[in-house]
Amino acid sequence: MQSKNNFKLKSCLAVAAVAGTATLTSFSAQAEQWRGWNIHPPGYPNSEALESFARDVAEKTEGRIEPRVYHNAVLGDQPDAIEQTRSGALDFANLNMGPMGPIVPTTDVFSLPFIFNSVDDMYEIMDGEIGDRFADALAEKNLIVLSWFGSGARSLDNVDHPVHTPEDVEGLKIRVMNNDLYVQMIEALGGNATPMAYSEVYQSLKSGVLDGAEHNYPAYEASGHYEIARFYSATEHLILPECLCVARSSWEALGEEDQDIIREAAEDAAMEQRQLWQEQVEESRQKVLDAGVQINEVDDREAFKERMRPIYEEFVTQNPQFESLVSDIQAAQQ
Ligand code: BDP
Repeated sequence: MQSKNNFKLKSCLAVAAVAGTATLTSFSAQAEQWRGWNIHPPGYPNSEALESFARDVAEKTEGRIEPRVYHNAVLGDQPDAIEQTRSGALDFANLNMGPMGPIVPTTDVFSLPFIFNSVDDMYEIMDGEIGDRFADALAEKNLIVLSWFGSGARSLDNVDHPVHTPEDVEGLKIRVMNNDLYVQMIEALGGNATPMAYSEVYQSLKSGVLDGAEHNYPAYEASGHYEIARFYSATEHLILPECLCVARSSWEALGEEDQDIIREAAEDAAMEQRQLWQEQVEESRQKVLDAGVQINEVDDREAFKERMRPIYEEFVTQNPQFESLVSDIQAAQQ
């Protein structure tokens, strides 16, 4: 909070120095500029929804808050963005729950492979009482969850062969997001997990540092990773929620009326993102097929689940306080 206020004060002073005549009163009447982080390129479902959110907020607060979305992770990679939003250096961000684990330990529950049966189950759970528990946990780390986005199901992709069974992963260097559970997950399949920033994956696939990665269809296509990792195997091992989160300091600086406006805009943005997402999955799937990617279904997903089961057991043993969370999520999908 401190650093951001300093940043803003410094910019005001710089402008004042140039303008010469500006007074402090004229600055206090200025709009609050909000900086928002997004990892995806313009046009991606999340990017479109964030742009709608920004427009909606500017319009409905009559310009009191002017959000601006910075796409393509130009403000830093995801672990940085989480920290910057926590500290208030960024005002808002669309964050994935995968790399959130090291900061908000309960969110590791989402990174347990196959925890959700379907994307629809995930939405239903996140929109209900269980989702509220996670929102409370994020709030304790200064991240205010305004709504939940989706990111589909992630599957394995790699450079030179289809994956039909866990044995096909043996020895492959697979990029994972920043979370130790993903290292365990790939190791359980006999692969070598390489945690790496999203922005470095393309080059690493190209140079052979990586043999593969794991993606949902839209990210696989938008990142261009499909140009190199030509085999996509529908393991669907992870279904991760994402949040539209606001920095606590930015949130608390708002009046109640603006908070209501912004929360509603974020909820509308989530509905838009989910709708666009569904369309994009089909579009991206078709686009990579047209580009010659070989997609295979995985007939025996149970074999993957079975290999990954010890991760569950160890997780629950090490974090007994999360056991009820895991069982509540499972029970909600019966
Ligand atoms: C995308 C998520 C993004 C992640 C990225 C990744 O939307 O937040 O950073 O995957 O693999 O699906 O790093």
